[in-house]
Amino acid sequence: KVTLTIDNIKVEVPKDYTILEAAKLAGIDIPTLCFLKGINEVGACRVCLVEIEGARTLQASCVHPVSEGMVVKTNSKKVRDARKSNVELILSNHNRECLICDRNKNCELQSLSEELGIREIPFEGIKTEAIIDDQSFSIVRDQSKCILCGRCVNVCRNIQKIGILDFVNRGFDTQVAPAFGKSMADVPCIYCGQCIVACPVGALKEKDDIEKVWDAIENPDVHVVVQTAPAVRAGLGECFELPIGTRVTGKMVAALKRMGFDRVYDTNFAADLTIMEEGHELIDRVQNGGKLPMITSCSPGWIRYCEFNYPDFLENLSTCKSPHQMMGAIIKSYYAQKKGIDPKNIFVVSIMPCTSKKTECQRPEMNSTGYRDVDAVLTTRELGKMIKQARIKFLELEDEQFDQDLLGEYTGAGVIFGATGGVMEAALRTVAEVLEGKVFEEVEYTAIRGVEDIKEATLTLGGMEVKIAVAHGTANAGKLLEMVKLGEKQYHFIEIMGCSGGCVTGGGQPHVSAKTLMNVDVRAERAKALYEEDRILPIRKSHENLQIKKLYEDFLEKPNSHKAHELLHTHYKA
Ligand code: HC0
Ligand code: SF4
Repeated sequence: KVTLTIDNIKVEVPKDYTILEAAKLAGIDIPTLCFLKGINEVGACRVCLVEIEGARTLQASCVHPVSEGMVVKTNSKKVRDARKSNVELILSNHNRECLICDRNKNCELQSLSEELGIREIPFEGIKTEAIIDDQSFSIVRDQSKCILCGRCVNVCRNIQKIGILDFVNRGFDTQVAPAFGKSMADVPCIYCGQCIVACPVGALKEKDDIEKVWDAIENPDVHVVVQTAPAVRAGLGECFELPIGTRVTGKMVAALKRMGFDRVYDTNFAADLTIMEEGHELIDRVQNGGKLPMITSCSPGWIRYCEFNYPDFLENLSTCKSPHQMMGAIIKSYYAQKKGIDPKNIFVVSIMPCTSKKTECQRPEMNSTGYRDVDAVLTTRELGKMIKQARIKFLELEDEQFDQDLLGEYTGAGVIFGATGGVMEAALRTVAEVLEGKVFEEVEYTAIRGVEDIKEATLTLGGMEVKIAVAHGTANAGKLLEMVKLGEKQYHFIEIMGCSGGCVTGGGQPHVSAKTLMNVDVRAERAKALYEEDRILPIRKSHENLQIKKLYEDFLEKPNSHKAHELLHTHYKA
């Protein structure tokens, strides 16, 4: 431990702390911009400057280590002036069209300028050209808003271990972009959107599909069915200033009904369906010498990562489509038949915490009925914007329920899909009972919960040892697959999600400021909301979902039947 003085306050901290961390512990707030805890700690923007007694120059507190007896001033005139000119410099080459920016009122640069009282830019720099790359289905990049903080670069390189975005050129021409001036559509980007979440400004955002959805709602000839992913309920409240991890299932449903959707369903129904298909696929592979380990296939970011980087493992992937795609296929077949609606007049919207699903729904094979399974994917953030556009007073809404008939029932197993380990846990709840032929009272598999990088367990099921593993974030996925490849580890079943934390921290979830991220593990807070919903639901195992049973009786026959394969399964490309 060392003791130092910050703004006349004595504080004792571990000796590996930075000044920024020490200040935080002392309750002193130093502004930051490029800093992102654990991801980008480079001291590049020089907004977190502080004055250290005896030092000749001001120092970036996010990287400067503490030392015994150090005396620090975080708010002297010298510090404030330097901070201000550094931000002015950034603003001099920034596209300042805040009013029409996606991040208006939710931008870290904007709040910082306001805080520092910047009212004019004393020197006008040469502006970077507004090169807008909107060629992919998922991600839009606007060069003129980029402040070169490097947060996206480091999240992509270190957390995802992908490295699509990097600094290119030198000096004044420095830019952050994919190599060789390529579009995001032409590189092995997995569209996880973690770069968007990391971006403090509006340089990266999702492809906006809001108008497409309003148009469908407005069209009287179109029957619009919306489904919401499990993780959306754990994030949407943040768009309306609710604390992180507030579960807003009922208000979300109420808002969707007011917006004019004809049907409001929960993707959880299809998550239960996925468990039926994937669980039986696993049992079949284990019993009949199929390819093992079987790996989950519901995260489209992970699927792209596997296709680009681990083609040897494509046969290990479950052939199951992701739940929302299954839901789309069932809506355009079973639901259409039961309701007597021509599937060509049905428009399926998925509200997802994910940007990769915007690309997934466009994959050519995702049209089992002859129509797109899913017509549009909106992120949680886009839903938040639509609710505001509709002038709905979200916080005042009374809770409402999803539509109940045909595809309306869901279990706790479906809900927990949105957190890392959840798909595995949901599968085990079903597989254990099928293999053992008995009912288990205990349904919580806590060994695979939580945010540890890679989680493992060995279970005895049906007299057999079953080895399982869970990885989240593609860096961890890569680490796990390398061990499997080298024969260091053997498993029967692996769950992989493309984003760290699983869907709750997907690339389509509301932005959380770097300041908040210093104190909170958003992954755990949002996951809590899902585990809470699981606990209060009367049915917590997918195979006990009565409407799923009915769907098999009336339509699909049995898990992995010919019809199920046609509608609910897919293939991958190297
Ligand atoms: Fe997920 Fe899903 S759990 S991927 O994270 O499997 O996006 O929330 O909707 O489809 O159900 C995302 C979340 C889903 C799907 C489900 C799965
Ligand atoms: Fe990297 Fe994911 Fe962003 Fe693509 S979407 S650039 S893979 S962080």
